[in-house]
Amino acid sequence: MISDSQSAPQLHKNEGIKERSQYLRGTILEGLADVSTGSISADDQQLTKFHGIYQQDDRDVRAKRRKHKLDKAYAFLARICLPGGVCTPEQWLVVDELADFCAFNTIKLTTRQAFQLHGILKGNLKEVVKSCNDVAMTTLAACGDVNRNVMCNPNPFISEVHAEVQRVTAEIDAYLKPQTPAFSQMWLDGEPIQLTVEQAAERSKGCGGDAVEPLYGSTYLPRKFKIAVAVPPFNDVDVFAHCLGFIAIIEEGKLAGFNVTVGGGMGMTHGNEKTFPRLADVIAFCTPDQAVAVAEKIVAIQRDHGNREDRANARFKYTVERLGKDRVRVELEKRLGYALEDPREYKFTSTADRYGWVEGINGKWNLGLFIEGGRIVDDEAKTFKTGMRAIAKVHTGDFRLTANQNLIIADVAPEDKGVIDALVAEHKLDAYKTASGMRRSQIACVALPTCGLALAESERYLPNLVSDLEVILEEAGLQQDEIVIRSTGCPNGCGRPYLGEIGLVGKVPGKYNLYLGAGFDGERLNKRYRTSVTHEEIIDELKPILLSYAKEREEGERFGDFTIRKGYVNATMAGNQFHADCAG
Ligand code: SRM
Ligand code: SF4
Repeated sequence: MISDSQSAPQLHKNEGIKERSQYLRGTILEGLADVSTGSISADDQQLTKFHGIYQQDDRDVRAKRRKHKLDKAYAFLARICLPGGVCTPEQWLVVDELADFCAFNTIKLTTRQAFQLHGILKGNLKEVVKSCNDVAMTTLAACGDVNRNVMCNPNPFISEVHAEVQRVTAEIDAYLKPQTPAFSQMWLDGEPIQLTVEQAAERSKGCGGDAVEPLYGSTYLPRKFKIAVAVPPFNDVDVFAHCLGFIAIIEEGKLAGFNVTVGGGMGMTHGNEKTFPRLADVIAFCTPDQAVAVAEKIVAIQRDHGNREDRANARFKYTVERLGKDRVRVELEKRLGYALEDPREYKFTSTADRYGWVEGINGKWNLGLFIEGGRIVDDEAKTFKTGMRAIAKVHTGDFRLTANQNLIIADVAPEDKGVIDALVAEHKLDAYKTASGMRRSQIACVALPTCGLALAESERYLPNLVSDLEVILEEAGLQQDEIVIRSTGCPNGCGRPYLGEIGLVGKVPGKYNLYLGAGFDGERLNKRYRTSVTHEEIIDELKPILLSYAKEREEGERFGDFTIRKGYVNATMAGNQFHADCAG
């Protein structure tokens, strides 16, 4: 095992909460049974995350309630895993129905190919978890200090490789699930989802966990862990933003294996330069058969070497930064018991989704829809929720959630395309045909009113900003240009804003840090260009740059590359350069 320089640790309090929790039980059941309050205890709030559940409150009414000396309007968020974003119509219909019992009546498609339901009352949580389980979905490990929903390129039908990659993704996801019996005992009336005794004993051999949690042990990981699998030329999962990544290497039309990437992550804290977004390093190549073992050993390295004292410095990216990528590879090979090959050639072109109809290799069709902010909702302008329900009732293929918060209606027989097209048009789900290139290339995190960490608006702000920028885009003749714009309500980076050619990160209500210069292929971070700017200032800053981009760009030059060539910002090629040379 590698030795590193951690001395006499003062463990973070969450380590004690996990250790005492009896494998994530805590006093959650008692808390749920307490009808005198809509909330649960602070310690249990840390534990329910592992079960995919966050306590929140409606921040739109917080001040008013405080004035009237009322408790916060507590409700819960449930995140539902979909490995690789795959969802059957049956599963969609269950989520649709559950959303009707939530305060916000919406389904949120997340940046990690999962569903979120907001505004669930405490008394309804069990029904939500159980209903998901009934149709083979789970909230387990959607959040918490464990491996999360494993992502992959969402277009499995465009080649045989894509289907195989989806299979590997599902295998990694299943293998890394926590095994605690507490989940099934608490939410599913004891229906077993854990390993058999023999499987647990086999898995815990030499793995460093224990008989209940063969991989994780009783204190799980120091922090959340994220994995994505990408299929070049599409980097639509932002593989370099992940703790661990697999880049499919396709040779002679077949999946030869994967380049392994380690140490990516987005989150940081304003004003704390010890925290920074970091793009992953490519360290080795593994065969498809080795991928699960590689994932297991990398997770175990983070379990053993991650920082358990300071949660702001506990993500695997900081472990990789501290140990160095070469030592991580040495340790990985030692734990695997065999050497890996060196990385192979690959080329990414874009982090964007593909919209409209795409024919699959099986003669069926896949329709990529643009879902602004990933929000499936009925309102005055559209009936997305009703429309998707109607589609799920007639659709015989499945759905694929994308990492850009969009949706693919997948595996449609040629003779069914007309019916799907008609429903899509009827419910205004056809914005992919008319939206500007920038609008189609946006990501906005949830932020207000549900996110307890939001410093500014994001999902409710970005569409308005894009509308104002569209006036400039039209003047410049850039309506169809895909310019990647991403916003978040705080620096945690849930919308991967540091990979936006234009990035906005909330500072205080109504003010954002403005970032420029990320690579369109997801291989270069952006850099801060202006600090704490208002809506009007953002427009004033971006207008001359967009106009000169239209006039002075080179053939095929992307907006992010242009802002660097013209000296608006310096290129950020490593996480520890992120804070350096800020303009403005
Ligand atoms: Fe996130 C915390 C929403 C993807 C980095 N994230 C949160 C919480 C749970 C707030 C909280 O802790 O109380 C947010 C819930 C808001 C709400 O009301 O829904 C939240 N994160 C989201 C989602 C829903 C954003 C979206 O609009 O789609 C995404 C759910 C993904 C999923 O299905 O699992 C989401 N979060 C991400 C990503 C993007 C990714 O993984 O590709 C990141 C950056 C990548 C990374 O992890 O480095 C991300 N979320 C964070 C962080 C910062 C972690 C860090 O390293 O510092 C936090 C805060 C924390 O963990 O302390 C956070
Ligand atoms: Fe909340 Fe910040 Fe994540 Fe946005 S980036 S959802 S504001 S934690």
